[in-house]
Amino acid sequence: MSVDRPQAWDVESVAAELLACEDEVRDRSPFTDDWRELDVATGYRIQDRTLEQRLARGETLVGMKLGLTSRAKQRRMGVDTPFVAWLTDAMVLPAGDPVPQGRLIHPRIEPEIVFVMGRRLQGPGVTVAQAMASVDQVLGGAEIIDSRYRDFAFTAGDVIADNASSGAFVTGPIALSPCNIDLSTEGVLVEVDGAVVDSATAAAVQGHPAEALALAANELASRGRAIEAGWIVLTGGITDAVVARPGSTVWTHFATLGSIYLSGG
Ligand code: 0L1
Ligand code: MG
Repeated sequence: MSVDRPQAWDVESVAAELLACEDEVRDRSPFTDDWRELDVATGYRIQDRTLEQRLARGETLVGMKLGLTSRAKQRRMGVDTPFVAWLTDAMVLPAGDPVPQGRLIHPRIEPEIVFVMGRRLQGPGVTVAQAMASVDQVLGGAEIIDSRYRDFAFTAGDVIADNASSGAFVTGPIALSPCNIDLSTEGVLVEVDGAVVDSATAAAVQGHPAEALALAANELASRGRAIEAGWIVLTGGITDAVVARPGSTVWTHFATLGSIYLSGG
């Protein structure tokens, strides 16, 4: 019999339980096993509540991330809805630091295109051209995702509530103006312990990562918010994620945005 289920769930209790799982480094069953009404809209209310609590405990909002923007990720996770979530300063991993195994449950690593915003981007109706025009810098990045759900098994409502499996992220060594890179043809190789295990181009992300940025602005508009100048935006895993095993080495090599090394810790 499961011991991790109280009688009934609501926005407040799910938010508290998700943060407790994170703090105590433990996983659990998806809430939708018991609470079928936990849909996308409810997931976002829970996600916003956890953000309030992160800010109340001293974290700073530094941007946002998208999840499941590529078919590779959608197929793997069995969820075909892209979604957005929050990034705080507590999730920033300095370049060169190992995967922080001690505070993560079952980390996985995935390559992403990262935008640094030069201007505020306010939906609805944001186009790809408007999205690109609001970007100051483009970088490669590696996100270390960590689901609070056992075996990364969840529905869209569950994973949105769980801040889209946020864990940590690291940005790469090269920052380019968006005018100086063709993102749709930017290639990436993922190398684990010396072997290339996956590759793709950034076009895997919604045809072009700026499409994901526009999607994020339009999604936030429906919640009365905008993407702010100075924010970091992770546009979603380009390939499937690889398990971050202790003792392993993971390289993410971008064609023009440089390489990121992560020790599995
Ligand atoms: O756990 C997951 O894979 C859901 C988050 C998706 C992250 C991404 O696609 O970048
Ligand atoms: Mg990601």
